[in-house]
Amino acid sequence: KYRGAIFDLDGVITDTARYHYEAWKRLSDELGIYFDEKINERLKGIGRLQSLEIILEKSKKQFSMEEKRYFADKKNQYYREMIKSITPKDLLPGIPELIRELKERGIKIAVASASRNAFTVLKNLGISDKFDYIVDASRIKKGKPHPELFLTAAENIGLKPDVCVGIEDSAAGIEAIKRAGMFAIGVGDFEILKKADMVLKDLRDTEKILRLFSINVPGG
Ligand code: G16
Ligand code: MG
Repeated sequence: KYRGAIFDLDGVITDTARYHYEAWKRLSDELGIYFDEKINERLKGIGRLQSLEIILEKSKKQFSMEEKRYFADKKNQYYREMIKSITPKDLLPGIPELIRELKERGIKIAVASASRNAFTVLKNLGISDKFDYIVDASRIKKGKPHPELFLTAAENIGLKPDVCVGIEDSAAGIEAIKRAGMFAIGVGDFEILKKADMVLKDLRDTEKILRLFSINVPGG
């Protein structure tokens, strides 16, 4: 039934969600602003400046646009330093198999990440040439939970949204997939991702996903 798979990057293909958290944590510590994993959950899938706005909610101070840009740049420098060390070993379990199986069966695959660093991360992971399309986040007007990222991916792999499956680790991303009219797979915590059509702890169980594309797996 489904003919396309659109992947989120951070937290789905690789664990850069952890680096985003660490980079924001370093910045907020420097600014003396409280920040924890719970607040971080709201940042997942959300663009850089918008993420900063959420962090600044905990501060009584008002910051100018110039200061905000400076803070966001600083976080991005920390983040870019961290992603330099990414290698193909950092692909999350199940991802290499999933990509291979989907491609072998002629399923179109794309990446719909809100990250402007997506190309660098995919390159370091050694998989940038595997995808039929990678959305350029810098050309997207509305971030997740708006469906634009996913709709752009579908359009560029030549498929209607209703034959596409979106894979996400964030609540904002699941909402974006549903609003795009696609089948949503959540990877991670059930409570956070309950609006998804299917929630998996991780992507190790590739059979469950391949079945959606009517791909028969021996013993599956
Ligand atoms: C990711 C992360 C977000 C991050 C955003 C922007 O999106 O989940 O936490 O804030 O990209 O990243 P950057 O600062 O690198 O442009 P996704 O959609 O891949 O999960
Ligand atoms: Mg994500």
